[in-house]
Amino acid sequence: MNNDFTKGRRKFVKSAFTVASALAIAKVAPTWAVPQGRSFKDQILTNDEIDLTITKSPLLVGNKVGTPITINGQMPGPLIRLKEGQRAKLNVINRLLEDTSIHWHGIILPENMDGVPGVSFEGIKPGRTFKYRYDVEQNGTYWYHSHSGLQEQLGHLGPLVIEPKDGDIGADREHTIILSDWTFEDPDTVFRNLKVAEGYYNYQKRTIFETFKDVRQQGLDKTWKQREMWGQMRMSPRDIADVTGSTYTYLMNGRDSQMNWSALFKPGEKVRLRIINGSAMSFFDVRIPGLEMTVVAADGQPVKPVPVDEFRIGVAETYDVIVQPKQNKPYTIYAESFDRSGYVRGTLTPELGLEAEVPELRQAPERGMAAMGMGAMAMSGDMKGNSMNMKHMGGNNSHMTHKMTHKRELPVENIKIKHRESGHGAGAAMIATNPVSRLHEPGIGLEDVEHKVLLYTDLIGAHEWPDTREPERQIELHLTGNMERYMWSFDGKKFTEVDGPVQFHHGERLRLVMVNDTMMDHPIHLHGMWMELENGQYPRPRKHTISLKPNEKVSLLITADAPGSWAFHCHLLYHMKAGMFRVVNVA
Ligand SMILES: [Cu+2]
Repeated sequence: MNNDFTKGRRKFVKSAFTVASALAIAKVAPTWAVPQGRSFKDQILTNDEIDLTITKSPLLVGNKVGTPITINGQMPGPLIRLKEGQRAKLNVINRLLEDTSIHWHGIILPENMDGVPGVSFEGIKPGRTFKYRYDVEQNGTYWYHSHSGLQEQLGHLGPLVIEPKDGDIGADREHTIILSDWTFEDPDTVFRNLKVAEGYYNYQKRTIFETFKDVRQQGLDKTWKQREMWGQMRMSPRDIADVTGSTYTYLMNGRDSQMNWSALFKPGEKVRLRIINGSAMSFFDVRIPGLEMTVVAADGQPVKPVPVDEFRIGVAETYDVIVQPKQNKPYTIYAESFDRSGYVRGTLTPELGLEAEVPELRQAPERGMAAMGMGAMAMSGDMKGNSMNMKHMGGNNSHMTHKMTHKRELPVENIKIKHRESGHGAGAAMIATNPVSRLHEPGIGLEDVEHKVLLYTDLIGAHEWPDTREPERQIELHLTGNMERYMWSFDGKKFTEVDGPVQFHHGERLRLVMVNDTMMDHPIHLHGMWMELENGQYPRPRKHTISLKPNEKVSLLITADAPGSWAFHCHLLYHMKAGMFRVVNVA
């Protein structure tokens, strides 16, 4: 490998940092989020060492000063641009009063460089520097974030872009967009609030007036039954997200909607947007009214182009889209939280200072039976006394079937799902007795939109991956939870309750079957290895994070080629903290 890249990069990084520190308490303005973007020809190649200093600094977030964790004075941290084939040299300097870490999300690297305290290394003590060193053997859009405590919620995150070897980004210009969710509350307080009352941040509960309306429309009997059912599950039909816009300010490259992050284009140019969901708890629905987006990469990996009008991005996922605005006018980049409790917008514009119309927030969706995949879910564990099979209540949702797009048979549909006799214990308030494949569904709140929404079944790998073997072995894991107690787990066991790691045999080809026994969406992330999603397409799309809808089962193929211990967890920060976390050991 050639270690001698240009020296220009260092200069660039240095001057960028000087600007950043000059901004200090000024506006949150990551210097990489320049509105001009970067044209293809200007790219700076580098393998220089990059220093990342982690501290806490007062910064203006929206219209109020907060104290985020900053990286080189910025929140989010600087855009790190590496080049495929180089050796990454990243020095992380901890100026916090507590341990910290950086995990390079989606990067294939040696176990001890993965940055998960207690799994891959000890963590970085206050005042210490950790030197990350690894060979970069992939390209695409990724990100990095703390894997220590709840630091990610404080803004300890940033974008990571790896240029392809040949430098061709397939566009005239590119912009990187990292979405995040900021709260002025202490993240430990947020977690405590969730523990005390799961619906704490859910102010969209149904009112008594809506109940009367329901009675009028559906009759008393059905209304009562629905209320009783939701009541027994201790859940509001509107609990889509458990932390919402009631505390969050949604940010695009560190700016709220008012600050309006803007990116330039020239009419007719092909613009690549690298979109990263770096939020702690928020799924976003992204669209640019008036512009078609062509999805060309998912989780950093190339896919066959899919033209869409909107896509849902789960926490920790990334999508690259190409847009080609032809008109000389601004366009709104609109990212709406999937529970419709808030949004953030930015602007794609031919000249600075312009803005386009901002869409209204759409109506909050409800978790009806249909939204849960029409399958039967039964309660178990400590709620068994009230056991109730929702199948009885699903009768009038059959109209949903008509809306389903054509779907082909997936391997997972022929896999019999096993539940332990006992369900999954107290950690699982319910089990999906008849989980279904939902990869062809756009997701809650997007079922009835008139335009084209990206589906997981639309994703086709741009080329074949090296390992084409059939799986030799199958592992089944259940996503489980108890909403009332805010317990989140795999197979009913919190991380602190399991005896040992999930064992992968080094070199084997595995099929991982996951079943979502809960009523929430969970973005599940495997470190160190790719997961090929069995979505009926070939080549299969490769993912580092896969979102499961309620009552859904999915299957993924994994080549266990990375020896060592790796984190495997739900990427909703408070779910991970609550115990939805495992260690995978490859040996
Ligand atoms: Cu989760």
